[in-house]
Parts: sequence; structure tokens; C-alpha cells
Amino acid sequence: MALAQPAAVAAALAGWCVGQADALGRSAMTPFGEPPSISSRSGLLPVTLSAARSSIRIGDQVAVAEVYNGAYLPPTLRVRPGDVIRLRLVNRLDEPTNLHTHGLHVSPAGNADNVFLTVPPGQSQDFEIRIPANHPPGLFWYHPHAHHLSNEQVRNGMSGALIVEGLLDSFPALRGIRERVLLLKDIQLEKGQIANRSIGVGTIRTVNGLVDPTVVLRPGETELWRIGNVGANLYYRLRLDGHRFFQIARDGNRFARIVPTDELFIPPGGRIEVLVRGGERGVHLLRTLAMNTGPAGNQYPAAVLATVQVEGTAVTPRTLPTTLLPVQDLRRRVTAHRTVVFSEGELPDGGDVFFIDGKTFDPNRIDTRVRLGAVEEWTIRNDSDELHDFHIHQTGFQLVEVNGVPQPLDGYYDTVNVPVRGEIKIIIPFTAPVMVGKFVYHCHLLSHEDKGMMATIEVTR
Ligand SMILES: [Cu+2]
Repeated sequence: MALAQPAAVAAALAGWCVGQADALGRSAMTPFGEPPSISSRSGLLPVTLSAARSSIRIGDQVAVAEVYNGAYLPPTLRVRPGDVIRLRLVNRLDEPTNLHTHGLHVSPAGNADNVFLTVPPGQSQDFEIRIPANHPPGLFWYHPHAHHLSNEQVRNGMSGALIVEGLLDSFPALRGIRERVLLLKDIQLEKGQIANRSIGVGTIRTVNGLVDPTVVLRPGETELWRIGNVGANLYYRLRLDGHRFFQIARDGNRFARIVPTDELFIPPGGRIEVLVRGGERGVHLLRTLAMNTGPAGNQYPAAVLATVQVEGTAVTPRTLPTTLLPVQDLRRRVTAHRTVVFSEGELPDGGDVFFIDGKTFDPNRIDTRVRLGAVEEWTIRNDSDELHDFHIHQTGFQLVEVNGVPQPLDGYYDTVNVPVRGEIKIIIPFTAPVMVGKFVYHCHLLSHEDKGMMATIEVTR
């Protein structure tokens, strides 16, 4: 595992700009940096997250925001399969909060990944998250999941990375390559406070809380980039000038083979892990393209997220493995079918309301009941004029069709886009005993989730 440079960490934590000229003679550049990591030891990761309003720096602006441990980017938690996370959540906000470990195949019960828990202001909650010994390695994340409050708290900055180690362990050709975590967040500021504008309007894009940081690579050098969309509502379409991405995992699920691509589409909550290989010497921009989420949705412009500076002595490129590890095709194992419909309406006061199967979220209602062992094909239909983004807790799933077009099985998802007025088919394995209990599925645009687009599911033995 490669560690971030101490100077870069300090810069990232403080959000400083370090004044120095780059290759193009620009007057200032911000070195790439990452939030600090906390790794498990002897199978245990003890950590405290304290949620409070704190002063943070974004680029050259200072603002007060609701964050964990006083930082816009809280620590990255690193565990191995079989480990236990003992997390104390201290709520120093003036409103309730709670915690979800997005994508982890862990228990939804008790004080594990239980989003039905509420931590009132001034109180604490101890969580114990047991990572199964056969848990897939990759990038996951944590964030609040209190209904009606998730959007606001994540928009403020309450989200961080959680890595299950071991993604590259089976591939000697990739041993020792440098690893970077790139956490994508956006923030709307006004007069030192978080502004409440429409999605994507006048928002500052950040990578690890930094505005346009510079990554330095050698020609031919191969790195692992773990890219997480840990903001509340934005879609990303990433391109890196003069480079291709070599995808190896999505949503913490390793691919069966490396998939090269020019563009990475990452819906809210999604993660993609890629190999990047330093190209020609010079400056290359990591961009996200303009996005239009539909006639009833949001439009936001393209933006530069980071600068990649390729310089120094060339390195002989590593030979990338042609295959990774097999991914099980679930299509012949389906035991039941179900349909889930996303739709929208208007409240008497003119506000919008979001539905799953015609209903808004009610934590006291069980919407879907499943027996452990079932493998279900779900058709997710979008009966609205904007994109939604389906996510289910405690498991990954296979995407089999988008608008009737069969999809290749590269690897599983835990968060997937649903086209406007379209539908997708996914296969969800309800087979891991650890998922027994009550949990949720929802749209991962958190503003939609908070306005009702969430439902409950109970898996029983
Ligand atoms: Cu939605």
C-alpha cells in the first residue's frame, strides 16, 4: 500500500495552496493529497467520528459546515476481510444523525450497519461492523443515512472512504504500484455558509477536498486510482486528456478482466477503481463532462477536477494481466421476479415528492419480504423525466439489461443508473446469511431519497 506524502497530507488537511510554479509557469499549484488513513491492527479498527459544525477551508474560501472530526475529508478507514470496525459516532450537531457503511456486505441488525438507528443531538452510538472473511476487496464509503437529513449532511461534507484491502493481491504483475484515493465532492458556498442552491448550480468541485490538485506521474508509470463519488447528488463523467482508464473494479466488486475505457460514468454513490498509466510528458487535465439528468432534472457544466503532470524519467510500463478473477453469472440461478417503480409527484405547496411503487418512505412499513437463499431478478422502471440511481444495502448485484439491451458481465454493482422513462433489469443474490434483517433500497440522489424515494426490505431465514 502506498502512503500519501506527509506534506501533501498536511496540505490536504488544511486545504492550503502551496505557492510554486508548475511546468506551464502557472503561479500556484495545489499538490495532490489524501485524507489520513486509519488501518486495522490485529483484526480490529477502533475509531471515533465526531459530527459537529466546524470551520473548513475549500480552495481560498473558509466556511462553517457539518463535518466529521473537524475535516471536510474525514479519515479513510482501511480493513481486511474478517476484521471488526468498532466505531463510536458522537453527535455534536443540533439535529439527529446516524451512519451507513455503503456497499459493505455486513449485518443490517443491532448496532451494525443499521440505518434505522437514530443518534439524537448530544448523544453517542457505538457501532460494531463485522466484515465477513470472504468480503470482496475494494473501495466503499461511509455517510449519514437519517431520513430527511442525509442530503443536507452529506452536502455539508459528512462522507469518507472505507477500503477493504486486497484488491490487487492475486496479481504479481501489479505488486507495489502506488495507490491513490480520489474522493469526489462538490460544495455550494455563500458568505461562509453552505448555500442551498439547485443541484449542480454554482458548486465547487473538489478531489479529496482540494480544488484542482496536481498529480505527478512518470511516463509509463502505473498507478491504482480508487475513485469515489461521495457527494450527495451529482453524476460524474470523467475523462483524462491523453489517457485511457483501465477499469478493474466497480462499487467494491472486482471485474473478471481489465476493461479499458476513455470515459468513466459514476452515478451518485458509485465507485470505480482503475489503473492509470502515465502518458506523454506534459500537463493533462482530469475533467468531468457536462451533465443533463433529463427534462425534470438538473443541468450542470463541465469542470476540471485535477491536473496530471507527467514528468521525469520514463518507466517501463507494467504488463497488465489479461484476466482477473472469475465473476459468477447469476442469470441461471434466478428464483423470483419483482418490479420496482421510481416516480415523482407534486405536493399541494408546489414542492416535489418522490415515490417507490407509488409510496414515500415509511420506516415502520415492510415493503418487500425475501427469504434468505433467493436470487431475484428485479426490473427497475423509471416513470419520471429525470435520472434516478438505484442502490440496495448489504449486497452487490448483477446488471443484466438496460432498456432491453443485454449487458456484458464485467463485474457487479451496488449503485446503478436508471434511464429517464426507461428500465433496467438486475439480479440480486439474497444468499449471504449476514444480510438477514431489515434494510433499505433507494435512489442515491440523496435529495430524492430524503423526499421519499426509499423503501424497506426484510430478509428472513
Ligand atoms: Cu432519484
